[in-house]
Amino acid sequence: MRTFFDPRQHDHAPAVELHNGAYVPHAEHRGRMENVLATLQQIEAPADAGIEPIRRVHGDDYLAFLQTAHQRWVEAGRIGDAHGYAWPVVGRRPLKLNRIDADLGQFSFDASSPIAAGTWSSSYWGAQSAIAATQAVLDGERAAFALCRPPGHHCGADYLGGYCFLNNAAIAVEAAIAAGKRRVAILDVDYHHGNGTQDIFYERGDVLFVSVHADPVTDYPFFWGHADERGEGAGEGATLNLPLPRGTGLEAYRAALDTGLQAIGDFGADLLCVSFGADTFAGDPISQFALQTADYTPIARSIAQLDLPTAIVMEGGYAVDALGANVAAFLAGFE
Ligand code: Q9C
Ligand code: ZN
Repeated sequence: MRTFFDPRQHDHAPAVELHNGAYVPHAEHRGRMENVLATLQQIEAPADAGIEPIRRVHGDDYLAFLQTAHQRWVEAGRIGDAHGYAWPVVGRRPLKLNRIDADLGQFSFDASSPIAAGTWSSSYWGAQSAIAATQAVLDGERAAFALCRPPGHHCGADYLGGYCFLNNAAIAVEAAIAAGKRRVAILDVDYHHGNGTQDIFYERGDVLFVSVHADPVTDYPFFWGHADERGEGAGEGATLNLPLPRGTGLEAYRAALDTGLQAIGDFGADLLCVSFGADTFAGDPISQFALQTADYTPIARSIAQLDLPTAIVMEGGYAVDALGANVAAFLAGFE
């Protein structure tokens, strides 16, 4: 399968993240990509499609913030990587503030996604990988893979979080729509709910968002991903959340997946974007499902049976030594 990755995606290198009250080594690190790259063959660097495809998803204020936040942090005399500590409660009016700490609160929803010197470069090139994989599918590939890092599905049009800065799946979907696709489905199979992707398309009737994930009653991101979130306005019914309990293994996973695949089939999409996280793996250090490496092939085969042109973007997966094998097992289901 054609696979896209740019070496500048390694530039994002935060030292630590706030995890359960302590600063621990940043789980979303370049070693993840190095393990996958060592497993897959024939990686292609993406073309540079520029900023316009990114602006179809993200606001200009947010993009300006992302590009300058780390520099502003340094200029404020801070050491280490930038992250917020104060947030506007939902419903507070948007304000144009100057202090870096205020903007970090304005444009993020958690304290676990530090911005480092290379964050913009990596995010930009990760998004270009997603655009390139989408273009490959538009050009006739049955499926293509964007090895995105950083991941994307937790960030919204104007906020970062969950190690995510640019929403690669949403950028891919908007690129497909700009190229003439009319109805696009997103299937999010990361362990965590893809809250950013859901928010971006929540009121859209032409983009179906289906997510199979850990129940947000027990798991991050807590405030999204509950089964009664079904879209609004023109998007009413075009969001489908399928939360599952901790400990879920292949059998229960496939039952939920089949429900999601049925909805995608009924929707009549002309392109599919898969947000693939391998943090559903039994050995994942921050997640609690029980899938095995061999399980990813039949899961992907079921998705491939939709028979839709499919752009696959990488999301999470933190069992680094097994990540390449898990990705390869998933991609094999499309061959
Ligand atoms: N225990 C993705 O898989 N962890 N993001 C919060 C507190 C955030 C995971 C830390 C996990 C985000 C793309
Ligand atoms: Zn995840």
